[in-house]
Amino acid sequence: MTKRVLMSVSDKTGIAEFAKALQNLGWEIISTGGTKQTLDQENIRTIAIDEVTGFPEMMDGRVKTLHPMIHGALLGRRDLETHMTQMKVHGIEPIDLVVVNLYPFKDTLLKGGTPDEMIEKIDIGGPSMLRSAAKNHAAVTVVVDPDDYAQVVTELSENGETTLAFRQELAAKVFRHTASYDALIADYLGKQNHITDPESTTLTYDLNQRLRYGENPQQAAVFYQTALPTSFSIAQAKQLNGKSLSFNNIRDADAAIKIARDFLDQPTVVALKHMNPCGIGQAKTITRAWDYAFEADPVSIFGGIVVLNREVDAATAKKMHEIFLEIIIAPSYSDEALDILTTKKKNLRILQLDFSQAQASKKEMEYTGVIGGLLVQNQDIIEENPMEWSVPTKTQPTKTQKQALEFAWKACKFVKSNGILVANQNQTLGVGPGQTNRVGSVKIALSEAFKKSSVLTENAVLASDAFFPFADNIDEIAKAGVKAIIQPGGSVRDDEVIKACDQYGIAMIFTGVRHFRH
Ligand code: 93A
Repeated sequence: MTKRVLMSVSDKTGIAEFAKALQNLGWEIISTGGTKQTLDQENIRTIAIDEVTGFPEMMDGRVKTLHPMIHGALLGRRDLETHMTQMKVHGIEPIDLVVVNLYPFKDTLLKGGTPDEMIEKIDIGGPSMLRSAAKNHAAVTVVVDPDDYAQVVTELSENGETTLAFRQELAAKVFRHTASYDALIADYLGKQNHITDPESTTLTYDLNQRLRYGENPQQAAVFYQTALPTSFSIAQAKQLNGKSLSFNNIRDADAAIKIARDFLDQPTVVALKHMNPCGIGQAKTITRAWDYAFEADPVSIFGGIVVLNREVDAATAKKMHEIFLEIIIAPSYSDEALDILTTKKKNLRILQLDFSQAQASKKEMEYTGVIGGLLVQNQDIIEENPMEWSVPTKTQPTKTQKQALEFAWKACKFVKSNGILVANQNQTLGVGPGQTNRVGSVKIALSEAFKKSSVLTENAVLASDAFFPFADNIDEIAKAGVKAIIQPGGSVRDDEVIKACDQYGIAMIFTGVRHFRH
């Protein structure tokens, strides 16, 4: 019996060549409207879909292939008498090969499709045919990806049929494809409805790139990006210079841009190492902000990731060029700055990132992997109002201290817990990240801070990402000479902590909000 192929494709790439090859092998070609037109132009003989179904394509194409003449032809088991008899009774002729690719939902969305247009791009008939054929891959070959046309032709030319193994592989590809196609639609519709519940997010990812290796060379790794891209994301940054990003680069860069995102009201420079900020500086100009960030920790910034939230000018570029940096990220670079930065530094990764969507990106979910699972949560983006903070101590913070406390509090949120951060009103001075007891982090942050000149530490204040469980922390802080603290409060021993502050004449703010970061 003559073999039959059904072709119904939105992406017409390579379809004519494929059809010609099949025709030469003696296949009969059935096709839907647009596909038929393309093939007609190439003088390829085709049978219109309505000749097979006995029904016209209708409802603007919403119903063209949804018919038992098609689905019976795809799903009928060739190895079952009953199925074959039923096909004969109803005049259903088997279809052996299905070539379908779907309405371009994603492309239309990226081009700014209106809600009505998006609904029309939800393909129903296409996935149905793909799924029917993939289910019956024991007998039917199904091709969703134009890249697979060649191999089908090769196998058919050589053996007259495809191998079961290949058909199975193609079927798996179909289900992967329809699954991610549907997930994207679900994601889109959920977003239309402003759903911000982690349980309502649909996980749909596209491969961004295969990475050279993971956290260490003995680990293989890839980078997936959300199928609906967020423009403020490391996945969207444009690389202007340097080696490609590594696994650790991507994580660090992500952590650093998240910090920069919270300091947009003033020119700010964020320097980061191993997922922790090592210097954050803010000032009236980006050059001065760089000075502050550099001065915050001139040792740790070596080999660090630097994010600037304003255009990089020549003066700033000159300063940055003097030290070894791993990555620089900024919204833009003057031509002169770019020349300076790239001189003799072909490996330096320089990235351009559009900050206009920074605020919008806060709505995205945040994912963390565990063995056998994935944790999904909203980002820690709570808006805090300093007017609502309380001061439980006898001493009130001065105006300058208050400025420094607000800055320290914003920055401390990005330090790994237990996280302690010492700062003045312009810059971080000491970061104490990730110790298993809080007093350990306090000691590190203080010793880093008070290595610096007394000019910088004069107005030093201290922030803690969660409450102090014991007053021993306050003893350390007082010893160093810090006069103002900011922390969430909420410990059962808050009274002891407040009493210790009062003894030392320290002012303390309770924010009521905790910022663990693991
Ligand atoms: O609107 S549909 O969901 N209804 C259908 O019955 C149907 N059958 C195939 N869309 C349908 N298709 C899709 O049409 C295919 O998945 C393919 O993307 C497209 C090809 O249409 P044409 O050949 O007219 O360009």
